[in-house]
Amino acid sequence: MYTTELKDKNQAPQSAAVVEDPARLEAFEARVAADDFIEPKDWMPEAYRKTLVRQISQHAHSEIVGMLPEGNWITRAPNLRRKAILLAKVQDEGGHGLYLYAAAETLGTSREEMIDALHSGRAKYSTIFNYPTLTWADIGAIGWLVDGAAIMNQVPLQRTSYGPYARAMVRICKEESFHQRQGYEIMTALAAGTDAQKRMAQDALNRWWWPSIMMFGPPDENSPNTAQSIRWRIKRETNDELRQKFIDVTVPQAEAIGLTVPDPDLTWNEARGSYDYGAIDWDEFYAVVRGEGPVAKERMQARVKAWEEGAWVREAAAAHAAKHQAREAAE
Ligand code: FAQ
Repeated sequence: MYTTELKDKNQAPQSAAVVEDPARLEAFEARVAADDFIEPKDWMPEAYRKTLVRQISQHAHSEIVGMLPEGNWITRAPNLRRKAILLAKVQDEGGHGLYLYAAAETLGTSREEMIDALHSGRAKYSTIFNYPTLTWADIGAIGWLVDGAAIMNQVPLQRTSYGPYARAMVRICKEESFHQRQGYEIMTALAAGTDAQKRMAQDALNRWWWPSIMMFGPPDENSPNTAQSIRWRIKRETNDELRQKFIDVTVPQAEAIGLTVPDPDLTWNEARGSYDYGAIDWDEFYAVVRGEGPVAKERMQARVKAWEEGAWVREAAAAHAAKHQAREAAE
């Protein structure tokens, strides 16, 4: 008998392993291998469902928490055009969170459970959003590097094996590519500006570079989920493959605007056709994953406050929907 271990810590405790029906499992794996999409009502192994809920809900939380570092700068954007663009970008991120929560709900987990897991600190979200946005150049660096890293990770997810997740990613990727361009455009303008503006752009690159390349997750040899997720075509490329692609496209972008990537070991490797890069501080990454990031507490306080202060909106929307339903039933 084939068994799949359940190791998700954000869900209610389960028995250590679920015994799956071998014939159903074989049929499922054949569909995945044939690049069929798995849909909500299709049979799926319990561990596949749990892995998807874990990944999609973390992804949704990242979008929602990711609104905070930039939201800080909406009132301080340097002109009306920049303000309107930033406002639209932050709204897009709210929308991405909603598509992703909806995709996770199709797997049988309620929005309330997921939000509760986030607010009580049981659910993860991307490490990158636990760093502070100190200057306007940080908004450029987030768009360029953080959205750039997000797209690199998300383009292959358009072909992830779970249909609702794949379809959500198609729309998200279109919007993310605008986000990346707006960030790079801010950095280009600053890098071509006064000496002080150029210094501000370089300082933002210095602070955001390493956290951005950590976003892709631990190295493959220390990534407990990658092998199974690749087999089930949930992930289409590994953490290290995506990190390398990101570095290879981003270094020439920095050079094109006269900025220097803060990695003295960065060298072009002709034989590999890729950049070799310096050692990543994985102790810092794991500390941030554990909730010890520089502004982790502030981020969660801001989320919980927004949730509590928005209670009346949710209540009003639910009352409106109930009234609407009652009227329709009466008719
Ligand atoms: N932060 O075995 P793996 C965005 C955890 S969206 C925190 O390699 P997996 C848009 C991981 O969960 C950014 N935790 O795990 C935006 C696991 O712990 P668990 C978010 C991390 O799932 C831009 C453990 O480490 N994108 O930025 C991180 O196979 C600008 C072992 O790791 C997504 O979520 C991390 N960086 O691979 C918004 C994309 N990395 O769960 C606003 C979808 C790893 O077993 C402004 N997710 N961990 O307790 C994925 O592709 C994958 O989940 C990975 C991790 C690649 C993130």
